Amino acid sequence: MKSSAQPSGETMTLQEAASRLGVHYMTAYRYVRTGRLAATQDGRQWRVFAADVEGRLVVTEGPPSHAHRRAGTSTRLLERLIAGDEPGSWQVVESALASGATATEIHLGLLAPALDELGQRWRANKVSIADEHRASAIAHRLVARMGPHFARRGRKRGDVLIGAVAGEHHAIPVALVADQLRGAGFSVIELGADTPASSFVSATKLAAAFCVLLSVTGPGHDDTVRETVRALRAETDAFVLVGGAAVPDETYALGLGSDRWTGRDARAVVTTVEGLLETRPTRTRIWPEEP
Ligand code: B12
Repeated sequence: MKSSAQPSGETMTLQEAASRLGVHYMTAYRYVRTGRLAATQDGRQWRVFAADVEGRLVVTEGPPSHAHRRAGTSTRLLERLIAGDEPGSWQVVESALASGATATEIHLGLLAPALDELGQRWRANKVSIADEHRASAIAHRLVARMGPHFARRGRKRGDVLIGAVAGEHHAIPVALVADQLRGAGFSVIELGADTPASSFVSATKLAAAFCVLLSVTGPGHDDTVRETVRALRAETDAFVLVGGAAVPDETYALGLGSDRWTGRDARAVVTTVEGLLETRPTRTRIWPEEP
C-alpha cells in the first residue's frame, strides 16, 4: 500500500486505528483500501502507520456530521476573521468549545482550515493583502487566547525549542506546534518567526533544550534551514527536526538535515518528540560547560 512515499515508524492494528479515529473497523479498512490511511501488510494483517492516524484525526476525519459541522464553523470563523471582527471570531471559538470541541480541534480542525482558505482567497485575489494581514493578526491573537487550554501542571518532560528560520515570517504554525507540545507536557521555548541561526544556537544552549524544531512554511528557505541545522549541530547536541508546510515528505526533511520525518501535522510532531525523549540518554551533551 502506498509503496512510493511509504512512511515509516510505529504501526497499529486496524482495530486500534479505528478506535483512535472513532470510526467502525470496516470504515478504517475502507480508508486503508482506498489509500486514505497509510498501511503495510504483515502477513494477512494490516498495520496502519500511527503518525498517519494522528495526522488525520482532527483535520479530516471523525463522524460525518461532526466533520460537516466543523467545516461550517471554520467558514464562519474565516468570515469573521476577514471582517476584522475579533470579538466575533472569538465567539465562534467559544461556542465550538462550549459544544465540546477540544483545544486541539480548535487549532487544527477549525483555525488551520480557516487559514488555509484565507491563503487560497488571497492567492485568487479575493481578499486584499491588508485584509489578509488583519485576519492573520486576529488569528494569532486567538491562538494566544487559547494558550491556557494547553497549560499542563507538574513536572515537565523536557525542554524543546521551536522557531521559524531567518526570513520565514509565518509565526502562527510555530505557535500551533508549540501549543501541541505544551499540551503534551513539554516545556517549550517559542522563538516565533524570522530567527537567525546564531539565536537558535544560543537559545538552545541557554535552555539546555534536547530538541529544536525548525518551522518552514513558505518557499525559498532551504539554504537557511541547512545553515541553521549546521550551526546547531556544530554547537549543540540537540536533536533537530525540520517541518512545516514547505517540507512535503521524509526525503525532503532528511535532505534539509532533519533527524526525523515527523509527518505534516502538529500532533504527529508530539509523537516524534516523545520518541526522541526515549533515545535521549544515548546522546552525550557537550554543554553547558561554563561555570
Ligand atoms: C497568515 C499567512 C501569512 C502571514 C503570516 C503571519 C503570521 N504571524 O504567521 C503573512 C502575511 C506574514 C504571510 C506572508 C507571506 N506569505 Co503567507 N500565508 C499565511 C496563511 C494564510 C496562513 C499560514 C498559517 O498560519 N497556516 C496555518 C497552519 C496551521 O498550517 P501549516 O503551515 O500547514 O502548519 C502545520 C504543519 O505544517 C505543521 N508544522 C508547522 N511548523 C512545523 C514545524 C515542524 C518542525 C514540524 C515537524 C511541523 C510543523 O504543524 C502545523 C499544524 O498542523 C497561509 C495559507 C496556508 N495554507 O497556510 C499563507 C501562505 C503560507 N503564504 C504564502 C505566501 C506566498 C506568502 C508570502 C511569500 C507572500 C508575499 N509575496 O509576500 C509572504 C512570505 C513572507 C516570508 N518571508 O515568510 C503561500 C505560500 C505558498 C507556497 N508554499 O509557495 C501561502 C500557502 C498562501 C497561498 N495559498 O499561496 N503569510
